[in-house]
Amino acid sequence: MNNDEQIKTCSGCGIVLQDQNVLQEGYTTSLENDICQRCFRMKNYGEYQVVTKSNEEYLNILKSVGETKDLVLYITDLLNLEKNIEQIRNIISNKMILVLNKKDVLPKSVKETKLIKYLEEKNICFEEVIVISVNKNYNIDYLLKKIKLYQTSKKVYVVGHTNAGKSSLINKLIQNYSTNVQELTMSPLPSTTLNTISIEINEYLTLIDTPGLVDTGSILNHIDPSMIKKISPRKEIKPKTFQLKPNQSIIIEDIVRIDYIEGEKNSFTLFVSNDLKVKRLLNASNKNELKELSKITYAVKYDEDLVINGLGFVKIVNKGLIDVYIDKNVETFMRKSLI
Ligand SMILES: Nc1nc2c(ncn2[C@@H]2O[C@H](COP(=O)(O)OP(=O)(O)OP(=O)(O)O)[C@@H](O)[C@H]2O)c(=O)[nH]1
Ligand SMILES: [Mg+2]
Repeated sequence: MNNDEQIKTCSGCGIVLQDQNVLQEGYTTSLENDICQRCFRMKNYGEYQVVTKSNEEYLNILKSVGETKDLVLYITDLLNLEKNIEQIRNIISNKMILVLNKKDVLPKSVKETKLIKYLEEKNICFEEVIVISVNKNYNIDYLLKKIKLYQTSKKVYVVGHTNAGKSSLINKLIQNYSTNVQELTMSPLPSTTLNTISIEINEYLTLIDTPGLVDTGSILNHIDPSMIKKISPRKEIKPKTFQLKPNQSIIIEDIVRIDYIEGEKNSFTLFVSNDLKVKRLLNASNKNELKELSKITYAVKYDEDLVINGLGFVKIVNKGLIDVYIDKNVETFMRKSLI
C-alpha cells in the first residue's frame, strides 16, 4: 500500500488489504470489502490456500508483546503439546495463562487434573494452567473469570503455535460475551492468521490475536494439504491398542512405520485421528513398506509416548527398541507418557 491513509486490514486474518495484485497477500477485488479474497474463500467455500510465514516476523511480534505488561494467553493443542513448551515463556516475561485446548479430541477417560499436573511438574512459570475445548464450549466461562483475575490492562494477547485454536477461541469469546460481530478466519491449515488483530469484547477487555509460531517439524507443514483434514482429529479419538512382539510393526496410512525391534511383549496405543488406516505387520523384517522414509531409532523406557508432531502420539508401555520411518522433515520425540 502506498498511501498511508488507505491502509485497511482484513478483519479475518489481519493482512493489509490491496486491490492491485491478485497473486499477493491481502488481495481483494475492492477495498470496500472487509476481508481478503483468501479469507473469503476459506470462510465461504472451505477452500484453503497455504501461506508460509517466517518465524522471524513472529518473534518480533512476541518481543513487542513482551514490552507490554499485559496478560498473555498461551494456547496450545493438547494433542500436539510442544516439545519445548517453555520456548514462548522464555521469550516474554508477561503474566501468562497456559490454555490447553482441544480437550474434546482426547478420550473422555483422560482426567483433566492429570493433564494439569503433567504440565505443572515441568516447573514453567504460568499463573495458571487451564484445560478447555473451544468446540465443546468447555471451561470458557472459567477461562474468562481467570482472564479478569489476572489482566493488568484492557488488553490481553493470545499467542501460541499455529493451529492451536487461537482465533477459534477468540471467536468463541466474541460469540459468548460480546455484541461485536467480527469473525476471525479459522482453518485446519497452519498460518491462517497473518497479522495481529485487536478485537474489543467489551469495555473492559480487548483480545489481540496473533499469527502462530510455525512449528517447522509439524507434519502439517510437510504433507499434501488435501490430507490435512484427514489427519486432524475432529472427534474424540478412539485409541487403538496393538500388542507387539519384536519383528512386528505398525503402519499408519503411508505416513509412518514403527518397527518393534527388541524388547518384551509390548503394548502400543495409538492416539491419532480415527480416519487414519492403521495396520500391523507380522514378520516385518521381510517387508519393505515405507522403509524408503528416513529412519530414527529410539530406546524406549517404561511408559513413554512416541510423539509424531502434528499427527498424534503412541503410548508404549514397556521398555524396548523401536525404529521409526517417516518423512525426514517431520519431528518425532519421546516423552514421559501424557495419559
Ligand atoms: N477438535 C477441536 N478442534 C479445534 C478446537 N479449537 C480449534 N480447533 C480447530 O483447530 C484448527 C485451527 O484453528 P484456528 O483457530 O485457525 O487456529 P489458530 O491458532 O488461530 O491458527 P493460526 O492462525 O494458523 O496461527 C481449526 O480446524 C479449528 O476448527 C477444539 O476445541 N477442538
Ligand atoms: Mg489464527
